Amino acid sequence: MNNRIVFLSASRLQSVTMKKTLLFFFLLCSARAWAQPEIKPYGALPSPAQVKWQQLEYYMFIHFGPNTFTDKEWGHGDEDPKVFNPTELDARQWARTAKLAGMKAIIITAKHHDGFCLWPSEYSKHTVRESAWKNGKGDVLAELSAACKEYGLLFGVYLSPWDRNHPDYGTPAYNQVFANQLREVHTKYGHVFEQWFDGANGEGPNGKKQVYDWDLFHNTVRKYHPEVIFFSDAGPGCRWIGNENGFAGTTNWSTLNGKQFAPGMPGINKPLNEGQEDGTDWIPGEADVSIRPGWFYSPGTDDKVKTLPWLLDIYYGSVGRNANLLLNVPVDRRGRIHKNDSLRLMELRKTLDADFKTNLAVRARTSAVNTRKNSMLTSAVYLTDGNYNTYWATGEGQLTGTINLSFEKPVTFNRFQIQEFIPLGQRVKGFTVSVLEGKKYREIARETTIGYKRILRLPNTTTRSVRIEILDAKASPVISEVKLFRAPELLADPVIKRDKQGMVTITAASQDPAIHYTTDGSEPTTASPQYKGAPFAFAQSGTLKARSFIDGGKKAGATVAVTFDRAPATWKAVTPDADKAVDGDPSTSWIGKAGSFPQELVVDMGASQAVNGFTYTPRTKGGIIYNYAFYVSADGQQWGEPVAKGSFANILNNPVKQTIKLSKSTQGRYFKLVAISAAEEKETRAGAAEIGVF
Ligand code: FUL
Ligand code: CA
Repeated sequence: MNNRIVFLSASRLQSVTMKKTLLFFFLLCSARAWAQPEIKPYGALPSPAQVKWQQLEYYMFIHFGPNTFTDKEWGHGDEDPKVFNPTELDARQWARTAKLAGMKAIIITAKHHDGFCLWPSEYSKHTVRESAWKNGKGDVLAELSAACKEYGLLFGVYLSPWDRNHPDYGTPAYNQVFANQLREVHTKYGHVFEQWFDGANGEGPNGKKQVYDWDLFHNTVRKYHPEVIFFSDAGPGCRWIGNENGFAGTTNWSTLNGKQFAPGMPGINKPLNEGQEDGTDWIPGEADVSIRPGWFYSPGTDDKVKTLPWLLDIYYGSVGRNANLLLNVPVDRRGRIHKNDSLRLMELRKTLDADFKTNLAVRARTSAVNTRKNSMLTSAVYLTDGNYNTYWATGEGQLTGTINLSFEKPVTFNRFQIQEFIPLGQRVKGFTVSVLEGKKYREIARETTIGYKRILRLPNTTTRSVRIEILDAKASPVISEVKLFRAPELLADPVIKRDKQGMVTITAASQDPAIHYTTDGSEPTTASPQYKGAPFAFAQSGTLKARSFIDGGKKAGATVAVTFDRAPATWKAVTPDADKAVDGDPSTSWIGKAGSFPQELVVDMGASQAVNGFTYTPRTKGGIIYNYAFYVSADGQQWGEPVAKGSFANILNNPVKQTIKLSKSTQGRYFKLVAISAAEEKETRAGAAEIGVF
């Protein structure tokens, strides 16, 4: 209790200071106050380590390994370890970048599905020791853990249980191998704050089956790092958010019935995305997403780094929805973070700092309805004292309440932030925000959960009074902080669209920007052609780039790049009802009839042409193809051997456009995509949002 008194002295406004002085006085004098029972914790509760973890909010993921050099998302484990050979690896540059980006930690893929270990593990023959890098004397984990220490960042490790290289995988012996590897990683590199267990397994029905000994894995790690946060689909430290695009549900409980879930279980995306209101365990969400389309570096995605508005959407969709954000920044073939990624991270930092620069709520007089009586520990003044550990609460059992912020002069805000005091549990089920306009309050937001932190982006609103109503809660609400900010306006991204005929339109939501574009892959400047609203023709394959400029070219937004296949102007699907897979519009799709695999899609391109490769854009849900074969034919009758065959790695969790280059250019008028298997276990259909060739 004593530590709470300390915070009463600092304040900004006289009325608040007076109130606090009074409280301070009461607290010292009133025996009743000391006798007042503490607020009873409710439901599943976080451990102290989980509370600390939640306050990290934002940290870096690094995918790095043989895939970086072979341009793969899922290596097969049969790659020559010599391919791993970064030319100028600099882990301090990674740590410096993370630090400057305002991140609090780095988690690295110590071992991905290919089994390759970024440290010289004694329990594998597929490691940095067998690589060409530093003549086999290097150790990425040693360099990164030292760099994290130097820059004051926490260090975390990702180890994939699924191992496509280890000869023991699929036998009981493997469990001990994996435990030994965990022991190495947790004893040789100092403190580890988070242990990331990937649930993915792409072995398929006829693949190797490994029954994991989770107790063994957990106990091995806990022996050395008892406070470690275990990430997996099911926790127990924190949980996957159910997608790889960085968004938590607008409703997001940190509670979950942990026992109902296991890593890699199908069909659990929704409960993981939203948590479970009455969950018996505290397993908060962590949103993982890559700054590029794939998790590993590829030179092909240097111009596909997510734009600033996109990353802001992700930030507000994760940290702003009671989840931590684990943003992947893949290290490149030199062993450095590419400048396109680091520049974007700095833009994001700058924008977030500007968004949250001045908390306008500290200027308000705060009052509340249903405040807990006779309690010196809870008061409306604690809502704006900048201290998470002090709070306002309603009376025991009182599940609604109202907070009022009133201002002497009107304020304009567009960000609303509210936090629950989670050491006592997550309680709030619904709340609204209203503003006084004239004599009436107008509701501007109606939402469900709060949790550790909820941030709402709102239109600019000017008012002298903000009212927050807690509509319902599982136990009396305990609110730590309420904040208001006015974020500067942002230049929106141009949106590039092309129709089936190859006509391009570019739109932007910002006010009157001048949009300039290029069609040859170069960076748009004010000297590039300006888009004036009339569609233009671009039917060939290639990359279009567009950028918004304002203030006569002085201020510019981010460059948006879209790589198009050949426009399908003359194409017709031979497969019945499949035209939506070749209409040039990824928002429409084809889904085949239920049946058994293989299934196929045949397309007539209208005339013979050279095919150098194809792209497959999956539907976001249903019919996602995993193993495929691709054929080209002159007459649509004779198909011969497939010109490409393989699998779309990680497509289920990260359903982005797949680009497959053929080993040699092939001439033909027809092509055929054969779906050999589906990405989802019980799927009986094949589908596509779009298929293209280039
Ligand atoms: C997934 C993996 O299959 C991806 O390759 C990536 O590592 C992502 C973070 O997790 O399950
Ligand atoms: Ca507070």
